[in-house]
Amino acid sequence: MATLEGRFTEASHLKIAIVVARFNDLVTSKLLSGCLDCLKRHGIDTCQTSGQLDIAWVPGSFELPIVAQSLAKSGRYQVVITLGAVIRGDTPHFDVVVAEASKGIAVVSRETGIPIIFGVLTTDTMQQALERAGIKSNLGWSYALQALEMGSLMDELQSIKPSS
Ligand code: INI
Repeated sequence: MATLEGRFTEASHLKIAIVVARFNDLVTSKLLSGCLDCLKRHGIDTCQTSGQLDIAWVPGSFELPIVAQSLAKSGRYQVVITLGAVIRGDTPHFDVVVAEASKGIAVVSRETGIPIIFGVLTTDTMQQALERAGIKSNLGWSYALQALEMGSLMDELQSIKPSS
């Protein structure tokens, strides 16, 4: 029996792309800070000239899948993190944006074989979003950890030899 799992201690070589939505920038910029802090503390060179980490900005969460797809297809990254914040407020637009972002990201991940982390907060209010982006805890940190875990796990899966 083999146990296959990602190892945070063996993830510092990963090449990572982050796609961030500008909509609700007050929230998404905090998610990005948390994410970068976690990656840095796990040995990723977050300096954008290092070639290990690139950051792309999109207008809103609706646009996350197409850019995640382009980055995943480039062959340059082992994992892509998407960051967004969709706040319900009073608009039915919420459901459309959340559905397209979540479905799109899942499809891109499966079709490219590159893990795409779904780092999109979906909340009823701005207050709830801010609480998850640093006032209480910063989920950007968790999304980074999930990226390291998945990148490392995918490496491990690739090293499995086919049975003879
Ligand atoms: N985009 C978000 O990321 N969060 C939101 O809360 C949001 N709302 O509520 O409308 C939102 N809309 C913009 C959308 O993602 C697209 O950028 C836009 O429709 C252009 O395609």
